[in-house]
Amino acid sequence: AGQRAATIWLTGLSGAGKSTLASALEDKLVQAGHPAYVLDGDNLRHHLNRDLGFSPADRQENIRRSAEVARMMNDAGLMVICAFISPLRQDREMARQIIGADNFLETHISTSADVCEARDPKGLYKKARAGLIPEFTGVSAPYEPPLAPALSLDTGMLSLEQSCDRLFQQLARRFV
Ligand code: GGZ
Repeated sequence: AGQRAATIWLTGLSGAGKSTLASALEDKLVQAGHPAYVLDGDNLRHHLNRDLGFSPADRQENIRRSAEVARMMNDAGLMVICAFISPLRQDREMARQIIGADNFLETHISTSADVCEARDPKGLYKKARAGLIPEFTGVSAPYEPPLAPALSLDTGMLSLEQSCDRLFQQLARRFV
């Protein structure tokens, strides 16, 4: 089969739904016979990237290391789903270069800032508004939306199943 491993790069605000979608897509890929693995910012920051904070330099290093891991996993034949806020265009461009443009599918989880803040699943927006979390993306640190993503999904408008199906369809052409 003409299958080539790729990295699906999910970018968007905290609370946009990246991790939930990443996990659902991983299940769907594995069930369809395509070994897949999720790299999640929040998770990696407890392990591989535990020395990193949220300054621009640390975010860049977070993205660089994670993209290098994704590339190795792609080389080993795994589909990789990356879920990082990755707020800066230049850092996502770096990830694209590390992984290889042909294998990099940038997906904007475009859920609005208002919806993300209303969800506030971990109470982080509330803390950030109170000044307890410096450099919080969308509150006191920038988010630069992708200008030409392969796909854009608003989880405030789409169900998890719809979002997951659209992502899967985007990938399906690689599996023929
Ligand atoms: C943004 C922060 C911050 C600050 C802690 N800014 O939604 P979460 O909680 O569970 O996941 C977010 C995670 C962001 O890590 P990433 O590795 O994806 O970020 S980046 O790509 O920008 O390097 C959030 C939590 O960490 N968190 N402090 N100041 N998000």
